[in-house]
Amino acid sequence: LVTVTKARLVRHKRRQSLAELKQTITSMPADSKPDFLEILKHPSLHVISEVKKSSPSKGMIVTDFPYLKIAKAYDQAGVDAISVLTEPDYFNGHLHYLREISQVVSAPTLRKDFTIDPYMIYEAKANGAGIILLIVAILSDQQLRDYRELAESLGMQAIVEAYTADEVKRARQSDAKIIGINNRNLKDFKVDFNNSLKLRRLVPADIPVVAESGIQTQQDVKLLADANFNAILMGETLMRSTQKQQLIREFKE
Ligand code: IGP
Repeated sequence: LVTVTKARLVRHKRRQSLAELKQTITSMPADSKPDFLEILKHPSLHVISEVKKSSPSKGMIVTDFPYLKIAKAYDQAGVDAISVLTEPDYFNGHLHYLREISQVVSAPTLRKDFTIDPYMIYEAKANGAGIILLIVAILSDQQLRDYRELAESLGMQAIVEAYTADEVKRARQSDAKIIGINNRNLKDFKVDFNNSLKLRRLVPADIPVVAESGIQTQQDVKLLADANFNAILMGETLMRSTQKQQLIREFKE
């Protein structure tokens, strides 16, 4: 995944220079959306819903993909953030989904991608994101710290994603302000719902934690709320549902 992302980055860089990107950001109006870290400080179970057409493990999740309509429905149901896949090769994502969605929703958006270069962080900002994803497994300790600080300096937040106890430890050592615990092993894409429940206690109560992937039922959500997760990140279940808003409202209760 990292190799492919690097190849893509080279193509992107040829299209727009870092200097041009920075220029775009400077001329953007101030972000009027709420700060995601502030949102998470309120004590309740927050919902991040994901706009995703395909995934490497499931292939095409939906054939019909009215991404703006989906994002607006999520937003109106009161989600706390909207995750948008921008990775093109494995998830059929695109930056323009992020840009367009960010313009029409009131919730902050998460650029869901494999961030491996500062360029991608500027790119996220220039396309309207309020949050980026930093995956511990593919970044060095120095990158985890530098990339999060860069995101924060641009007025964004970073979710630092861990899958193992050791990765949670590295996320904490990098002073992550928001930690994500993924239930999906990014090496073989297997989902173990208990992974997040198992690792939750490794994060102290003052750092918000997001449970990610493989969340399907109201029962799952209740288990995570009882385990003191601050947020859930839900993609496939919502994408496949014909009752998206109803589900979100139930999960937020
Ligand atoms: C959503 P799900 O199982 O609800 O569709 O999962 C989200 O957690 C998943 O898309 C994800 C992901 C990632 C995708 C988590 N970490 C890193 C790409 C890259």
